[in-house]
Amino acid sequence: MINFSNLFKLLKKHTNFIITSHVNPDPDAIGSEIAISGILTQLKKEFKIINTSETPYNMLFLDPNNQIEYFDNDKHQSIFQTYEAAIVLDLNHLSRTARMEKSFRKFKGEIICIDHHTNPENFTKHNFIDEGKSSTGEIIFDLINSSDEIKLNKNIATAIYSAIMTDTGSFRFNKTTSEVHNKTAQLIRIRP
Ligand SMILES: [Mn+2]
Repeated sequence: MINFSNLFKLLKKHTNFIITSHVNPDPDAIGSEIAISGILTQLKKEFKIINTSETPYNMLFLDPNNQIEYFDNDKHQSIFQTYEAAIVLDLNHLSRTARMEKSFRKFKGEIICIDHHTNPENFTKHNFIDEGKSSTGEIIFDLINSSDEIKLNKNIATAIYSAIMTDTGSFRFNKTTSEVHNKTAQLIRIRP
């Protein structure tokens, strides 16, 4: 079980965050980034979403405000040297950040890992991993639900819906529980 109040405390503790996910991103990776950035916006935090891969064209709709940046070592070096925290999503081995791995190994800030895969590398003490969850997006949904301060909005709902839909194989895989259907029902109500 993930301790959402501990996770929330970490989000409140820092002023700026690097957000990333894995190489060759899927909608759970991109959707989780957009959803967590929506949370940080509501908390009035600064963030940069930086990925090792470019966003595939069919996922660009998840990033309507064009917030995702493509990693460039020269351009982003100062961010890695100065930011207080990083949130890595939908991965549990830093090698999955590919071209960014070295920057994360050297990163002095706190790294927060939110994921649903098995056999974590444990590159941080801040692991928020639940292998029983359908997707990282579902975990972020639970985080939002655990707090009175954060509200679902259209961008977050679209992002989390896409994450859950893709990672459940359109609601066919084993972890498609009744709770997953309840959560996606709530998300559909928010989308226009
Ligand atoms: Mn996933």
